[in-house]
Amino acid sequence: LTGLSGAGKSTIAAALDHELRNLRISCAVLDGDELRTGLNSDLGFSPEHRHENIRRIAYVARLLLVYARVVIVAAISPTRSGRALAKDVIGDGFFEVFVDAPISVCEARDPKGLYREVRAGKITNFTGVSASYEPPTAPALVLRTDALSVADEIKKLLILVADLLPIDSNGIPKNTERLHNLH
Ligand code: ADX
Repeated sequence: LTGLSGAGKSTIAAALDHELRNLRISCAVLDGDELRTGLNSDLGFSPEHRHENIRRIAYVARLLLVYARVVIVAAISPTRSGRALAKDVIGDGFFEVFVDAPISVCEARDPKGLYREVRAGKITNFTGVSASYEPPTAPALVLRTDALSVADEIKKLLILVADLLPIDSNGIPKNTERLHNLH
């Protein structure tokens, strides 16, 4: 999930994680914000550090894919080259999803109060304001979070990944008997 700060990436990641778990599909979430408190706490927001951030996240995602059917990554990942690297690392089954909302909407939401700090000059190199964001040119899916409900976004995501999972495009398990036996 790529997009501006405040576009809704973490919200969608958490909701999709919840939905997939309900369907008994193993999944993991890698959230840029969270990883920056630990694994990536040595990184800042220069282009080089953002690239390194995505490189590490991509390799962790690949490791997790040994144990989980789905790995959801929520990170701004502002450059096409960074996302291309992630795609190369993951290979088949990589989906680039553009979590899109106008910056005015992201700024109005301002869930972490960061845009306020940016406007006050306390944060520099902020994506979409003083650092660039390169929108995907051919994303697998675009989610306009100012126009869709989270529930509708999850439906679209399930349709996107259904072919790779034991569910149909409505999120209904293909083999209900096996799933019942798991309860
Ligand atoms: S990325 O650009 O390197 O992919 P990442 O998703 O890991 O970014 O982290 C973005 C989060 O860091 C934002 O949601 C925000 O909470 C915080 N942040 C702090 N400073 C900045 C900044 N200058 N630009 C973007 N995000 C920032």
